Amino acid sequence: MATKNLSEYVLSSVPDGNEMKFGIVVSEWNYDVTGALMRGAVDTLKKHGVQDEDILVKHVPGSFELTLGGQFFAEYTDVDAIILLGCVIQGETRHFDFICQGVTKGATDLNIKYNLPVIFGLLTTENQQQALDRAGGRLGNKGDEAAVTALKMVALQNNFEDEIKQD
Ligand code: DLZ
Repeated sequence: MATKNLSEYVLSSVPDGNEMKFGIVVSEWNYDVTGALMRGAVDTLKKHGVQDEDILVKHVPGSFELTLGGQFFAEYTDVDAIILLGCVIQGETRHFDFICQGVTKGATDLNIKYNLPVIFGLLTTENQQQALDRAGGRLGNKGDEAAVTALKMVALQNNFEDEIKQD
């Protein structure tokens, strides 16, 4: 099965982010990977019109802490969307499963609790090479994909709000 390149998207379908504000939470575990995800996300947001001062980046120790980092953004800032970036690499124990489940549930809950796009930019791979392939390597960059998803979700929310205002 062919794997999709994470950095490929239809340019014309990406909304302009000029008026939008984003929070990015980056896990420090596997930082060679997550730092690359962050650079991809920031570059993609800027490429689509988001101003430097409207991109707020905070770091957390590991992927398990991404949920609370996201909650801090939702509680203490006025961002339009939050991007969670992390990388969990399969080890010998079941730690991998617990972290992945925790972040997946945590991110889902934040979306619902705050009625705010919280984007799941977590790489969950068997080894480091698979992660690097998806962090600016041969399969693109999950950070780019997360940024495009964030732009689209903010535009969708704005669209709903505009329609409601017209009623
Ligand atoms: C403990 C741990 C392990 C074993 N592996 C990873 C990983 O691959 N990726 C990651 O982001 N974090 C890992 N962590 C750290 C946990 O996410 C968390 O920071 C600690 O369990 C403390 O809560």
